[in-house]
Amino acid sequence: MKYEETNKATSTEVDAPSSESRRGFLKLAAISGAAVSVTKRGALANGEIGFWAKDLPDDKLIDMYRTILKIRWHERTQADKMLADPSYRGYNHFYAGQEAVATGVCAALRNDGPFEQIDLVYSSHRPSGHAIAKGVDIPTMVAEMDFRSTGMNGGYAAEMHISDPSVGFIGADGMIGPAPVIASGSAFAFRARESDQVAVVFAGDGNYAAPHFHSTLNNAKLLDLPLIYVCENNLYHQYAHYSYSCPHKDISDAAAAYGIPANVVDGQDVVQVYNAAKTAVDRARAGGGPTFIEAKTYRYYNHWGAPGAKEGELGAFGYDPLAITSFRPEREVRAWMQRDPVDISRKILIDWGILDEARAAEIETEVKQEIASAFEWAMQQPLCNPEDALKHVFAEGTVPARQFG
Ligand SMILES: Cc1ncc(C[n+]2csc(CCOP(=O)(O)OP(=O)(O)O)c2C)c(N)n1
Ligand SMILES: [Mg+2]
Repeated sequence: MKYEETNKATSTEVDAPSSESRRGFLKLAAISGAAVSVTKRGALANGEIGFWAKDLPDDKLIDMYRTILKIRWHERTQADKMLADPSYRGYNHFYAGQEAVATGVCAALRNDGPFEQIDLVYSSHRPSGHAIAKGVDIPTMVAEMDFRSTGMNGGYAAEMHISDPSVGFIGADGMIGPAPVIASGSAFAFRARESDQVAVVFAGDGNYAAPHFHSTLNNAKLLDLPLIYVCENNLYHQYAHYSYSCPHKDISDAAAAYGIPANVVDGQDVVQVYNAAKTAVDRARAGGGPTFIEAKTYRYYNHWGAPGAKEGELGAFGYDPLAITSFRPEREVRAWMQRDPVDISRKILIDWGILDEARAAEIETEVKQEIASAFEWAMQQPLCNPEDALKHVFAEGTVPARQFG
């Protein structure tokens, strides 16, 4: 019912809500006022997005806050390790700043159950946030990223290829381009066997310029696939602003050209992301085909690793020797940090009367402890042996045909 109501609005101005949701609507609009100004087609302004988050149980909302914190403290702890511990071999493309995107999307998915029933997530070279939000085991992921043999993938994958199908996290992908095509293959499999599962791909603004972006959207629409394309527009690919490779201000305009419903959301606000994702998931499960969500967001660290960052400090403002073409202005980084996903999610829970400051702080302390223990455990795990490198690479005998999804 709510879905139908919210989808009646066709203009860019939303009709005033006339139902019991009005009060909640106004409250959310006030909370995320800055978010609305991200774009004229912002989440609350185009009538496309059901106001779902207000109906979630408190536990679920608190879980989302906790997930954002887990991602944040995983990133910070690993960045510190890279900066300060010469024996640490792991690395990451850090996701700090973007936590609300993965969290809001994965909160709308089916993450528990048999593989043939859960929703699948495809990630990229910046995978740790997506993995944690989908529910991977954090200690084994931490061990994996430091090439430990008891890691999630036996120490063979490290950051760029982590994967845990048991929770529907199909995995990271080091190549810019292919993940959306592969995700649409899973979505095709779901359709073929009449499952109501949904495939989600997270891809950056840099993906726009790859041919895979366009063929994926074209096929997803032609075949009405249950695919959700989440474009995390963090403004840069490596060191180039996305305007270097994309003629659209909103990349979602490209999806509209393929006839796919598209939303622009404030990626710093988990509630907005969740609302858009839930609408998209409902549409996909009901056979309504693909949705494109563009989340405007920002990463606090440089493209890769922690150059320019200082131990114990969030974000990187200093010199990055890898930035050969251009640098992000420090004031831009600081401006985005004013709209921090952790702060925004905490404020929403406090404003909605779900938590008070003290409980919110307690949860953060619990999460920090959980992440510290994960690193402590992982650093005691055995390293993998170079002589095992070719294990699991070649199969012997006949190999049964297999497909994901
Ligand atoms: C086909 C290919 N070309 C180039 C690269 C090198 N590369 C790694 S990440 C990246 C930028 C990706 O930018 P974006 O998609 O915006 O994601 P973000 O890093 O901002 O999360 C590039 C060019 C690659 N991995 N694959
Ligand atoms: Mg980018």
